[in-house]
Amino acid sequence: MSNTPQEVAALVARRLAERTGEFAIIGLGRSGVAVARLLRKAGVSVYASDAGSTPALREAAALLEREGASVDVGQHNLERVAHAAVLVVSPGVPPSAPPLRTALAAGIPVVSEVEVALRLTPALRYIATTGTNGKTTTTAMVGHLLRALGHDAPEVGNIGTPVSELAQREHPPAWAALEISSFQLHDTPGLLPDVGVLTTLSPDHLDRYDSVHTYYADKKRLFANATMASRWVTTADNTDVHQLVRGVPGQWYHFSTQRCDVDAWLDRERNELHVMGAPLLKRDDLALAGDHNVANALAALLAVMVADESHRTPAARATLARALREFRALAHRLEPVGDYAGIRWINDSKATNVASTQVAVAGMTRPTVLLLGGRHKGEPYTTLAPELRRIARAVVAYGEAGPQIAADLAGPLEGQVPVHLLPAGTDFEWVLRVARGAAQAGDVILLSPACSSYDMFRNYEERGQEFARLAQGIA
Ligand code: UMA
Repeated sequence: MSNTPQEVAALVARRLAERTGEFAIIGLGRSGVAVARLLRKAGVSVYASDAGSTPALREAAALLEREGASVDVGQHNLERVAHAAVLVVSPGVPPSAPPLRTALAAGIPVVSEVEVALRLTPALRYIATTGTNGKTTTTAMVGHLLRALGHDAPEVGNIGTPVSELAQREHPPAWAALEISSFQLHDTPGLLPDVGVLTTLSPDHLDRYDSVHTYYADKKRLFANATMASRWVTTADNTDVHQLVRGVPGQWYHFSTQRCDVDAWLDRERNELHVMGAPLLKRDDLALAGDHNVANALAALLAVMVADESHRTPAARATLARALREFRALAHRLEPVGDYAGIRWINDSKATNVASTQVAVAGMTRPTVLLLGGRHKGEPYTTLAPELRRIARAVVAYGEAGPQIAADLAGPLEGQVPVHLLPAGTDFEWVLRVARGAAQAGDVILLSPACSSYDMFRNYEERGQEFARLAQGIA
């Protein structure tokens, strides 16, 4: 459709209000099921379908049928899709999928479940966070800080709980911390956050986007409805972010771990986090490793403080500092999962792109055996070489991406860091055994794979859990 985001949002809002016509939901993962149930509760006709046909999908289909939806698993009925009032697409469905092409050809508005849920909870105040890396931790911190201030404020969106689940509550909360991915931003034309946060930008998802520009263009949709009254929080440390937001109207708040002429920064001399004109917290009181986590904390603090005047009184500042001291690392993000025979095993399975792995390796202070591999997403691995030369004991390249990783790194690391390339089909336990064989007492074995998990696992969580389980067994 060539309509503006505002026109698409208005059209979908009208069709939701009128409850005429059928909403076609594509994909019955967590978000598809949640939005189907939400729409049924709102009295809207639903046709939901998924190309897959696993037992879990069939179970979801049975549930939705009981709630009055019409459901297909194993196929999309394109004839029916072509006559839908609105198409609601799951974030994991690529734009090339036949139902999306059908909708495009028929001029049917396409939106995400986030768009539908936000329209059905108009009173919700939310802080929306996106960015290549740091968005999940920042979102979790925003939720944690809002709750410390006394709000019922769940974390929703890409972080795990679909907004549509929250919207089904009998009493929806006043606030939410929304993590929004580029896939979700692509189809959320009515997004209007109380505060929008952009953490970082670097190439990612090049298996889905044809270039980094189209990926960044989706990130830019965070600002689609910007006005002079909008409030935005962004890093001052990333030139791609600077370029992307140039000319976007609103009140701007910046954070940095490298400079001090911004609204939230790291005072390295005094070792404290400085926010909105005064020190707020000692660096060492934040129980998270790495400057990137200081940046996440600065972003979350700024976002919460600018969201409402009552969030920046002296009493509120003290509450925020106390809450941040209690915040702990999320699972699968540089999460230590065991110390066995002097070797520390660290699970960073959430690092599904090269930039994220780069940050993880840069934070290592002990010789490190790095597990790199999974499904290739299109980025070169060569940028990891300088940090690996500094700290790596060895690299274990595995999974579908193994040959590409070995090809990219063998030259730059030659004679300094061995690269063990494991043959396709090697099981994960053997991958860990090879890593264990390469490590010495005092080392770290780091799973920070720079790839998606889908060649061997259902998702990054399963990969991280397997890593933790096998590490214990091997040790
Ligand atoms: N499918 C079709 N037809 C197609 C293609 C796919 O029916 O042509 C089906 C698949 O069979 C599958 C479904 O569509 O059943 C896809 O669902 P989904 O992958 O969108 O899964 P959900 O369970 O709805 O999860 C989504 C997000 N998934 C993705 O963005 C890929 C979750 O983010 C998010 O937590 C959840 O909604 C709730 O909002 C995960 C993620 O990996 C964590 N995000 C990426 C990231 O963080 O890098 C963006």
